[in-house]
Amino acid sequence: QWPPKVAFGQDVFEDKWEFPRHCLTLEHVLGEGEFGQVVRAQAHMLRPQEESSVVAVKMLKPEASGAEYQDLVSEFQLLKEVDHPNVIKLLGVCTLKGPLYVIVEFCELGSLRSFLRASKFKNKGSWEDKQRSGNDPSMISEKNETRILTFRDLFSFAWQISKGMDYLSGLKIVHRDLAARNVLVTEGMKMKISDFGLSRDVYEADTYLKMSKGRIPVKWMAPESLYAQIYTTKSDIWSYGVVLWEVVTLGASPYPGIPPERLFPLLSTGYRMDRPDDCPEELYAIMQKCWKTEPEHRPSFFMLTDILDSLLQQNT
Ligand code: ACK
Repeated sequence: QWPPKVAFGQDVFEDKWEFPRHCLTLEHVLGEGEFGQVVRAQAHMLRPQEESSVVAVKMLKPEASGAEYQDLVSEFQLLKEVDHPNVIKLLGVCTLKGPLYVIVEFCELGSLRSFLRASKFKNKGSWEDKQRSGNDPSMISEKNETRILTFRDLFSFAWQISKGMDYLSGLKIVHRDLAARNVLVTEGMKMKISDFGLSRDVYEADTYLKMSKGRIPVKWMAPESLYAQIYTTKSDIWSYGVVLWEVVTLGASPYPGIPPERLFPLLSTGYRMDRPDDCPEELYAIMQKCWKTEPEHRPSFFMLTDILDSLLQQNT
């Protein structure tokens, strides 16, 4: 059973997580940003019954600074503490005699965003390709055939993410970068909340506004995070509302056509995204609750899970 009882090394890192570097065969890059990358790899003898297991390895690029190294270390420290079916699972770490590698479970279906963009939607017998403006063919995943999603699937994604976030918020963990690009999908359409630090810099230019302290995911941020850098579970709730919008639009980019720097003044006037076409009223009502200006007026993940539970029951 991994992690093994035997200690592999001495470091600031706990020995039980240290995985022998020579047992890891790196394959290809799954995604990369300015300072970090995620690489698919084979881990040998990770589990007793398996000669080799597919894993994802997070690592830094040579240009990364101490701050990025610290981000990856903090992500590892957090992942060590968590254990939930809707949160990415840590498998090990390589810290000795080489660069820092954080090994996590491999999610066959990639990020929720690319998964949604490669899917089609079926509602009451009518087929619909919901991919909208800004559809980039390179985003279509080549690794899986097009899936047909129903409202029930979309509610299930929302429910699973809320469950994972309820668990994290119970541990007083604030994610700060909850977005469909940071939720991973495994076979069986299981959602795994990921990216507690590193891949903040991985994505499209218009997603992150370049700021002195790195790139900021403006379109997912609550007003209080935008103007006062206040991050709490309630600001994660705001981001969760944007994730719901991404889910129901099958991975569209939020606030289409609005430059990130225009967002704060716009939100201050009370502007919010409209209900997307075909979005059920109940789901839009949840988004609106998540986007209340006053953080304390927003619901908790516990409440959201409960509401989504009822929506799922109604859609069986
Ligand atoms: O949508 P994707 O193919 O899936 O592109 C992104 C990219 O790396 C940047 O994050 C993929 N990725 C990240 N972590 C994992 C993982 N644990 N398993 C599979 N793919 C991953 C993600």
